[in-house]
Amino acid sequence: MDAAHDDGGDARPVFAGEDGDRGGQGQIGLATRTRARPKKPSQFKVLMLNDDYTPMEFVVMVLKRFFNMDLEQATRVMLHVHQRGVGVCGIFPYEIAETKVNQVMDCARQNQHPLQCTLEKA
Ligand code: TYC
Repeated sequence: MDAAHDDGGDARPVFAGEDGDRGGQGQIGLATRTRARPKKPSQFKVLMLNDDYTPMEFVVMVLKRFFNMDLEQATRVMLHVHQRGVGVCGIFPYEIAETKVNQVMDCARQNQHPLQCTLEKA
């Protein structure tokens, strides 16, 4: 199962005919059991990858715009990625992490830079 969408395993659909037979006419439906203790959603790292062509200033601008970093933080993360090859921009629930990756990739593409950004389970 996709970890991002794992409900914890004990939510089980109840199928028509399995509902105690409430009359048996037109009672087709789907019910779910919910966890007594809901799990907190799993977290995902958004990673920025180094390349030889994207200008440093562009990476700093991206980190400020999409990850709300100030100039000093953004410069530190950009230099880390430049020197080490990969760095963490932030850790978020799956849908937010996915949105950030898409925003970065769209912005890089629009500006014709090969900058790459990806997700990894935290
Ligand atoms: N290595 C790039 C350069 O020398 C700068 C860079 C930093 C590119 C971080 C991508 O994620 C990156 N212009």
